[in-house]
Amino acid sequence: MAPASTTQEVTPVNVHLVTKVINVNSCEDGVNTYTCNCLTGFEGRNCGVNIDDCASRPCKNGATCNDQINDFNCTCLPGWTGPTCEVNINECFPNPCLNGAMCSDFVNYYNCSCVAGYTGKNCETDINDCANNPCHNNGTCQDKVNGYECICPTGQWMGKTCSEIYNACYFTPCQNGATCATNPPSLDYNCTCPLGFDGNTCQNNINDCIGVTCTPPLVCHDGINNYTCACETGANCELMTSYCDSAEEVKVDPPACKNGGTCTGGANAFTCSCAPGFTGITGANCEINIDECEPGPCQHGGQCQDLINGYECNCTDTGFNGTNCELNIDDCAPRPCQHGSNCTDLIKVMIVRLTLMIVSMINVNMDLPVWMVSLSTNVTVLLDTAALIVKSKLMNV
Ligand SMILES: [Ca+2]
Ligand SMILES: [Ca+2]
Ligand SMILES: [Ca+2]
Ligand SMILES: [Ca+2]
Repeated sequence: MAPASTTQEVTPVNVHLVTKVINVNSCEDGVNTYTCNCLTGFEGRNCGVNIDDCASRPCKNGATCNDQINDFNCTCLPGWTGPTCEVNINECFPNPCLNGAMCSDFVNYYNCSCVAGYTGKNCETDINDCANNPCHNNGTCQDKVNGYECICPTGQWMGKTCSEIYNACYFTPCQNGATCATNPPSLDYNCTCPLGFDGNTCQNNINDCIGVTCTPPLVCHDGINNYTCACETGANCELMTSYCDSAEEVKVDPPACKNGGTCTGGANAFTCSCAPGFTGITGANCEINIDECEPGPCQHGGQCQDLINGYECNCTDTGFNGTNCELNIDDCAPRPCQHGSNCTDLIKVMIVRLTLMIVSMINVNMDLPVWMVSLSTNVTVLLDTAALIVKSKLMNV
C-alpha cells in the first residue's frame, strides 16, 4: 500500500490530471515540488521508466530475456525448457531408438547406439548380411540379424559358406559309438555297430536275455552284449527271498513268527510255518498253543494236561493206565494169591468200592454174606494194596 499522504489525499484521477503520467500510485505535494510513489515495476521522477527486469540476466543457456512490468520471460534456445530455460529437454523420452538400441540424450538431439546387425538414425534397419554374397557353390544366402545362413546344394556342399565337400558322417548319424563310413560327396553312410547293438544307426541295444533262464528268484538283466542274473529288486533280493530278514514288520522283537515258527518271504509279504503244537498263521503268527486235550483223549476219567504238541493223561485212581488210561491195571501182577490159588484181577475201582462196603458193614455189626467172606480171604491181601486208597477215600468222605 502507498504511504498515507502527510498533507493531502490525492485520488488517482487527480493525479492523472496533475502529473499527466501513469504508473503512479500516489503523489505527495511538497513546497514547490512533489514526490511520486510509483506502481511496482516503474521508477523515475514521474514513474515513466519500466524497470529492466532482465538486468540480472535471469535466462539461462543462451535464452533471450523479455522484460515485462515487474516481470520477465525467457525465449529458450532449442533443446531447453523451464521458466529460465534451465531444463535440458530429454529427447530420449519416449525412447525413439528401435531393436534394443540404447539412447543417449544431448542438447536438442539424441543418439541411438544400435545392437549388432542394425543401422539407421533409430536403428530401424536390419543390415543385409548377404550383401557381399558370402555363399559359394550356388548356396542360397538367408539374411539373419548380424549374420547369414547359406543353404547349400543337398548332398554336395556343406559348411558356413558351402565351401566344403559334403560329408554325411560329419553329422555323426551313427549312435552308441558306432563307426561311420561314407564316400563324399554323398548322403549315404554306413554304420558299423559295436557288439551288442543293431539297427541302421546302431540305435538298438540287443536284448541279450532272450533265451536266458536265471535261477529264481534271480531275473535276467540285459546289458551291452551281456546279461546278468540278479535280484529283481534290492541288492540282496530283500523284498523277495530274504524278506523275513529285512522287512520291518518281520524284524520286530519278538520275531514275527513266534514260538519257533519259520518265516517264509514272498513279494512284500511273509508267511509263518509254525512249530509243532502251535498255530495262528494269519495275524497271530504261531502265538496259539494248540489244546491237545480237545476233544478229550483221556479215557476212564483220567485228567488231561495240555502240553506243547502233546498231552498227558493222569490216570491216578482210575484203575487204568496207558497213554490214554485205556489199559486195565493188572492187580494180580504182584502175585498176591498164595499156595497156588488163582488170582482174578478186578478193576481197582470195584475193589475200592467193595472195601468201603465191607468196612461200613463191619462198622454197623452186619453179618457179611458168605460170598463176601470167601472173598475176604483174598481181600486181606487186597486190602493191603488198597489200604492207602481206602484211607484217602475215607478222609475225603
Ligand atoms: Ca520491466
Ligand atoms: Ca536434450
Ligand atoms: Ca541382417
Ligand atoms: Ca543288450
